[in-house]
Amino acid sequence: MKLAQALHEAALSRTPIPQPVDDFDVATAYEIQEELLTLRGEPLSGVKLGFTSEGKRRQMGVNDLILGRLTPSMAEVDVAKYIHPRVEPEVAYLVGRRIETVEDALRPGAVVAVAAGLEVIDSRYENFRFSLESVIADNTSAAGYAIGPWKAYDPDDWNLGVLFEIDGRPVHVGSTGAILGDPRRAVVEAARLAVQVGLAIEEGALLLAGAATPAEPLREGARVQVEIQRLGKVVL
Ligand code: OOG
Ligand code: MG
Repeated sequence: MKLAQALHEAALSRTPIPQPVDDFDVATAYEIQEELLTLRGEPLSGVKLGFTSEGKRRQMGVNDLILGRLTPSMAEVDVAKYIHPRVEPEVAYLVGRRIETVEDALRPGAVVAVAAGLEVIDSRYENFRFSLESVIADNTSAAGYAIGPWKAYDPDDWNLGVLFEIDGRPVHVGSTGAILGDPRRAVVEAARLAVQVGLAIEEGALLLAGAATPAEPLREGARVQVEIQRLGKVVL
């Protein structure tokens, strides 16, 4: 489809494109996302959820959960690669067994480890503005990520304080409980969306549960840190 190609080229040339003029539905949007990932030519390193917190939904004016795909090159965060990058705090899960149904997400061992994470988002659309369908097509603005040290998963660790700092100054404080009311739900919601789009979440995959606070612009040379109570820190 033309939109997948245009989004791919926008990322490569660091030149944002206008919003698509033609309407398309959510199912078509996920097909375009899949096509975009085929153009990238990389395997998947994981999946991400978007708009799981009220803070993000309000910031972007979008009201439904979305699923995006992560690739290994996104772990190499380099501000020079992006168009208008933003950064946000995430809870990261390590998937311990293949998830291809919602029931799989509920089985023991579905998640084996958890860590503080950072996500870099970079809309390929002008002015970082989009509809629900157009941001799904753009792989949910996925562009980069960093993960702190993994810690054994404890299901009781869920309502944890989040401190998001840039250049040593707190920019947002929040709680992982802001993610779907409980970030443990993220695994089930990711499975539900993955089943809907015909994707399996593989053993060893990374799952980003969605930002607990609004995102902030990522500037060249900025020192960004996310600290989550009991989980530790990740620094960019
Ligand atoms: C879409 C991605 C949203 C999150 O954590 O809510 C997201 C965007 O805001 O550009 O990653
Ligand atoms: Mg995110």
